[in-house]
Amino acid sequence: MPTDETILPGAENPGKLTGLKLGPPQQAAAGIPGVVAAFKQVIGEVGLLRGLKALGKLNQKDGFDCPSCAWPDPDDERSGIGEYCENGAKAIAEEATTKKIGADFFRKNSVSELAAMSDFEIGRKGRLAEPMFLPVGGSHYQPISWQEAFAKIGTALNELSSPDEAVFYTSGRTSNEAAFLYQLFVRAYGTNNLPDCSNMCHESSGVALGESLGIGKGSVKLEDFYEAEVILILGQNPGTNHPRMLTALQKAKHNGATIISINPLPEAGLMAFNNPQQVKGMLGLDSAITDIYLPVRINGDMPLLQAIEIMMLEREEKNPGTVLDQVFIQNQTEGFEALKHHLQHLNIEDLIQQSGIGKVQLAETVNILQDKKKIIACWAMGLTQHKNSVDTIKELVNLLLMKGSIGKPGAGTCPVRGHSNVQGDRTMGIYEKPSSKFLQKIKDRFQFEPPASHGLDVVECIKAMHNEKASVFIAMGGNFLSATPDTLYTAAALRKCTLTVQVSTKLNRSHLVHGREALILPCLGRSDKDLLNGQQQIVSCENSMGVVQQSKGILEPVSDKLLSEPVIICQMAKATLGSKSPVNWDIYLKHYDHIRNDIEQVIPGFEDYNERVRIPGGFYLPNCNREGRFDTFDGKAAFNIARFQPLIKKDNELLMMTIRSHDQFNTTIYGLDDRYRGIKNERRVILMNEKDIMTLKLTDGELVNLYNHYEDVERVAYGFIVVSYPIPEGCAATYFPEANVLVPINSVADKSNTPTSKWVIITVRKA
Ligand SMILES: Nc1nc2c(c(=O)[nH]1)N[C@H]1C(S)=C(S)[C@@H](COP(=O)(O)OP(=O)(O)OC[C@H]3O[C@@H](n4cnc5c(=O)[nH]c(N)nc54)[C@H](O)[C@@H]3O)O[C@H]1N2
Ligand SMILES: Nc1nc2c(c(=O)[nH]1)N[C@H]1C(S)=C(S)[C@@H](COP(=O)(O)OP(=O)(O)OC[C@H]3O[C@@H](n4cnc5c(=O)[nH]c(N)nc54)[C@H](O)[C@@H]3O)O[C@H]1N2
Ligand SMILES: [Mo]
Repeated sequence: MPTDETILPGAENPGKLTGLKLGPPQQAAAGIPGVVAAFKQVIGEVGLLRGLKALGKLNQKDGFDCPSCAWPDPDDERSGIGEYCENGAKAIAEEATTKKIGADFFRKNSVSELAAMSDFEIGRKGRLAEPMFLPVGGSHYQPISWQEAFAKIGTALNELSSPDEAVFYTSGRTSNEAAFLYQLFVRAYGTNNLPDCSNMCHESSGVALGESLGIGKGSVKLEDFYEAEVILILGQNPGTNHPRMLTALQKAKHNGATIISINPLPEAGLMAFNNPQQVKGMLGLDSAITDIYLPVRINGDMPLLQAIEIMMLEREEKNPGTVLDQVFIQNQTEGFEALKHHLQHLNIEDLIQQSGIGKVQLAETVNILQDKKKIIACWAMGLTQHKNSVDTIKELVNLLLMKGSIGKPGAGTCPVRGHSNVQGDRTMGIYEKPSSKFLQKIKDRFQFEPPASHGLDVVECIKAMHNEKASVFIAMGGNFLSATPDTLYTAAALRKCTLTVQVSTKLNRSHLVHGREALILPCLGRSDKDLLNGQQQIVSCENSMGVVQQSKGILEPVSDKLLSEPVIICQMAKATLGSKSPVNWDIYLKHYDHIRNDIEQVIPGFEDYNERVRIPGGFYLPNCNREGRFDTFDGKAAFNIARFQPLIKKDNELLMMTIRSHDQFNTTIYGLDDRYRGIKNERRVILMNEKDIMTLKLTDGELVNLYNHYEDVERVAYGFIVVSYPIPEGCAATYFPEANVLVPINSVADKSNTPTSKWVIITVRKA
C-alpha cells in the first residue's frame, strides 16, 4: 500500500506512464473534431437529455455562465446553434456528470489509496455528494452533518490566538454574491488573508495596468475587435483556453485587421481556425488567423517590444507625425521623453538577439504597425508568469501609448482572464491588499472596523503555513495543492495545518494532502438549480470585459445534501461570529437579492444591481480607460522605463514554461490528449528543440528526469518523455500541474509576487 511519503503530491504518478502516441501538430483549431469530442464527453458523462438541456442554456441570456473561461458573450445576438465551445462543453461534462461520491465511496477508498491515483482518475469519480470529515490520524473520510461541520470550523477559527493565523483562499469560479459574502465574513472575523487564484494568474497585469493606466482591468469591448486595425496576441493560446475568441478574431480579420501572434509555440488555434458554427468550418476549410507569427524565446517579449519601439522612434524621426500619436502623447501621458532617451541608449542588436526574432520579421512587424492607430493588445499567462512580468506588460502599454491606442474604439488593452469570475471576485473585494476607500465603505454599511493591515497572498500564505504562523486553511473552490508552486513544499505547509477545509464540487488532490483534521464541503456548481425557501435564485459574474450578467443554474443537483456557496458562507460566518456578528447573515439566507442590495451600497458601478442584473445580457461596469481617462495620481497615463535582464544560464540548462494541454481545465484533467499539438495519451512529456535534444545527448522519446536547483534546493520531476517540437532553442515546455514540483516557492515576479510558472530553469537527465 502506498503511503503519503511515497506519493508525489499533485503529479500524475511517474511510475504510471500512459503510452505516448505522437502525430504532427495540427495547423488549425476546432471544426468538426472539436464538436464531436465535446459531444461525446457530454453525452457520456451527463446523459443525452440532461446534456442537451445544459448545453442549450450555456451562455444564453436566460441561462448560466459557462464555468470555463472568462471570454465575453456577444452583447447582441447569441448563436442559436450554441454559444459555447468544445472546452466549455467539457467543463459542463465535468460538472454536470450524474456520477457521485459519498459516504460509501470514502469508506471503500482510503485517503492514501485515492492519493495513489492520477489526477485524471480522481476527476472521473464524480460529484462530491455529502459533507465529509477526516479526523486526526484517520485513514478514511467519514460523513459528517453540515451543522457539525460548521461548528468545527467556528471552533477552530475561534481557538486561534489571532485571526491572521487563518487563510481564506478563493478560486475564480465563485459568483459575485458568494465572493462578497466571503470577504465580508473574513473581514468581520478580523483578517485580510484572502489569497486567490489571481495571485498566480493575472496579478502582474493588474499591477502593471493599475500603475500605468489607473485601472487594473482591460479596456476593450468585444466590438472593439471588429474595428481594430491590428491585434497583437502575446503569450496566449486561445484555441485551447479561450476558443470563442477565435470567432472574434475571425470576424476582426474579415473586417480588415492584421493579426500578429507572439508565442514560442506555433499554436494551432492562432494559426488557423475551422469555425464549427459556419458551413465552411463544418466542411473543414480553415480561415488563417495569424498574419505574422513571431516565435519569441520564452520571456523574450520585453526586448522584442523595445526593439519595435526603437524602430518606430527612428521612423518617426525621419517622418515626424506619421508613426506616433504626438497629440495623445502630449496631452494624455507623462514620461515619454525619458522613455525615448532610455530606448535610444539600448543596443538594438542585443535586444533582437535576446528576443529570438529575426530582423526580417521584425521589420515586417514594424511596417504593419507604423501607420496604424487602432491596435488591441491581448495577452495571458505567457506574459504574466515571469520574474519581470510587470515590466513586460508595462512595455506593451508603452507601445499602445506611443500609438495613442487606448481609450478609443478599436484599440486598447485586453488581458484575457482565465477563470469565469476571477475578475468579479476581485471587484467584490477578494483581495489581500484592500484599498482604504473600500474598507471605509464596508465600515459605513456594516458598522464594524475591518482590519486595515494587508493580508497574505498565495505565496506568502504557503510560507506562513510552512512556518506555522497560519494553521487553519479554508478554500472556496480551487485545488490549492496542485495549482501552487513547489508542490512538496506546499504539501508540507498544508500538512502542518490543524484544519483544512475545502468547499468543492469535485474530488481533487487538495482533499488528499490535508491538515491534521480536514473537511470536504460539497457545493452546487454553476449549472445546478439553486433553490432557497422554494424560490429559484440567480447569481452573477463579471467577464473579462467588465460585463456583469446573471447566471441561473437549471439542472437538478445530483444530491440533496449540496449547499450553495452563499449558504455555506453564511453558515460558516454564523458558527464563527455567533451573536457578536456585526452582519445579519439570516437576511441573505432568505433571498440573494439582499446580498446584491448590500453590494450596491459598498461597490461603485453596481447601482440598481437587482434590476440591471435581470436585463438580458447584463450591464457594463464603468472603466476609466474606455471612457478616455486615466485614474492615476496625475490623471496621465505613464510611460515606464525598464531594463531587460538577460537570463544567465549554463549551457546545459533550459528555460521551461509550464502550460495547459487541450484536455484540461487548470488542475482538472479531462483527458490525456493534447490534440492540437499532436500529443496523445500522455501528459508526462517535455517539449524540446531538436538541437537541444542533440546537444544534451538525448533522443526523441527517451525517458528523463527534470531538475531545478534554485537557491541550492534540488527539486526533481521524475519520468518525463522527450518530445522533439518546434520550440525555440534553449526553451522547453511541460504541462501544469505535473511540473509544479519544479517551480521554486521563492521564484516570483517582482511587484506582483506571482510564481514564475513560465520561467523555470531546469536541467534534463536520462532517467
Ligand atoms: N480549456 C481551458 N480553458 C482555460 C483554462 C484551462 O486550463 N483549460 N484555464 C483558464 C485560466 S485560469 C487561464 S489563466 C487561462 C490561461 O490561458 P493561456 O495563458 O493561454 O494558458 P497557458 O497554457 O498557460 O498558455 C500560455 C501560452 O503562452 C505561451 N508562452 C509561454 N511563455 C511565453 C513567453 O515568455 N512569451 C510569450 N509570448 N508566450 C509565452 C505558451 O506557448 C502558451 O501558448 O485560460 C483559461 N481557460
Ligand atoms: N505551473 C503552473 N501553475 C499554475 C498555472 C500555470 O500556468 N502553471 N496557472 C495558474 C493559474 S492561471 C490559475 S488561475 C491557478 C488555478 O488554480 P485553482 O483555481 O485553485 O485550480 P482549479 O484547477 O481551477 O480548481 C479546480 C477545483 O475547483 C473545484 N470547483 C470547480 N467548480 C467549483 C465551484 O463552482 N465551486 C467550488 N467551490 N468549487 C469548484 C473543483 O473541486 C475542482 O477540483 O493555477 C495556477 N497554477
Ligand atoms: Mo488563471
